[in-house]
Amino acid sequence: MKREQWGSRAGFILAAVGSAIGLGNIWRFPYMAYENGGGAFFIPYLFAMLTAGIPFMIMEFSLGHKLRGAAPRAFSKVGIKFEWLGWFQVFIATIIAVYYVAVIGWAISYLGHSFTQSWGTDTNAFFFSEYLKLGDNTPTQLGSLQFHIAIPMAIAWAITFAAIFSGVKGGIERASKIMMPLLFLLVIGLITRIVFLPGAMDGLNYLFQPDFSKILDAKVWSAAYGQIFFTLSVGFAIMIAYSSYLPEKSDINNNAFMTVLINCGFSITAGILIFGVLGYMAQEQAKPLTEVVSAGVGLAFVTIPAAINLLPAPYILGPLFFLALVVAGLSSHISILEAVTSAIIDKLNWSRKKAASVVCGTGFVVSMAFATNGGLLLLDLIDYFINNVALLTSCLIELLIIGWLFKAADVRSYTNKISEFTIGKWFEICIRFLSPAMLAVILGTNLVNTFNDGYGGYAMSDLMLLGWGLVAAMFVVAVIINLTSKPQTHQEA
Ligand code: MET
Repeated sequence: MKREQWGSRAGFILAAVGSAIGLGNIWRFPYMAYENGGGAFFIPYLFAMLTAGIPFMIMEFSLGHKLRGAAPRAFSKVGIKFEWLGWFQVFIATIIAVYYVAVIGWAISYLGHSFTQSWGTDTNAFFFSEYLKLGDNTPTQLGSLQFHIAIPMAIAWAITFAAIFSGVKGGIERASKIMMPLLFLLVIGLITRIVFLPGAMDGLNYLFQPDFSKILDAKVWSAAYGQIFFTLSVGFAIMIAYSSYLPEKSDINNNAFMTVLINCGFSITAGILIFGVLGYMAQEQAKPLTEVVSAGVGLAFVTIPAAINLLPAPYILGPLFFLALVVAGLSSHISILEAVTSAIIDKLNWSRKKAASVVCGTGFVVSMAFATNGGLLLLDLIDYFINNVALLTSCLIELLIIGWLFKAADVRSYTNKISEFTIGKWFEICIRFLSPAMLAVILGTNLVNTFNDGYGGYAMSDLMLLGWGLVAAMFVVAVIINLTSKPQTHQEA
């Protein structure tokens, strides 16, 4: 069976950008920037983008293009004993897929509420008590299934399933060609109104005003690197799968630069949008900006609804915002499920339709854990370990394997041969020395801190089970699959 292919270069770029731009850009990035020193965050962020993000994207596009397989097959072709890394990445993708869809589900619900602002004036109480119905739950005492959360999640699953089931060109590419232009239009529509609101500029000053006292803080660097890998969808099987569908004649360097720059440009635009609104809100309420912002998940589902209440024509700007969040989330969710589906097709030789049905069906059932009273806590805890432990470990090992064993120089000469413009020796320096060194320090610090201090005040037993235990289980299962693999499994189907 011949491997599927993208129909056009634009189709591939839109799909890759669609994967990169997601919930991570609209609610995670502004909050990360805010938490980590505002303008000072941009220095580590841009450093991570240039020295890790771009080289990583070039590396993953080259791996997928050259080795023609989803992550497990691609790594097994690098060396049979590295297949486990591909599965470890597929497991990261699987876990993100089941909680990411919960946030898309919330965004779909909020899209509905945004027409009449039925979230009321106390948006904090609405989100936590009325919508999530969070009681005294814990990540392991989840309470009961909440149908008003499960139903929008099912809608998100149905859209993702339809795209994956219909194939690379007929499903994913077609969906990206609708979703990405729509997303850009929504954001342009929003931003042209927002930046002219009174107080908006104060919000932007706040976002861009550097707090240099934070620049030497390891946590800020960890946040920047974690954000870059998450937002670019690298290190967890997605971009390898997407680039495995590139036609032979493809311009890797150009595609990689475009994907990274469009994504980061979008993040900064989203930052301007959100902080413009917050600046306006602060002015309307005559309060300092720090008092109107709530952190993390709360930024999109507590603070933004409160800000929408104060906007002129909230019934237009509110739906525009939440529709943008839904569209951005869905195109990323499609990519993450494709990373898993593609690996199953490679490994088991299943048809796309069968693999998509089994993967999405199972994913849907498991994701219901996040539609419970304690779903938010489960999400928060797992998201922390996946991003700060599993993903950074995966990225570090990938850099070491490709940089040192497979040879970064070979990747560079491969991609330079097929690309319009060539990349210099800086690529090898970043892949072999700079990025692994930065990641080793960041990951080491994260491990020690998490080990000593735990996270988020969760019980030790919860951290052991859903944090450390989960990551260890992913590793062990990946290694078992690798050990039981027969060499012929790695041949082209
Ligand atoms: N890149 C996506 C984002 O920023 C996340 C990975 S795909 C689910 O939201």
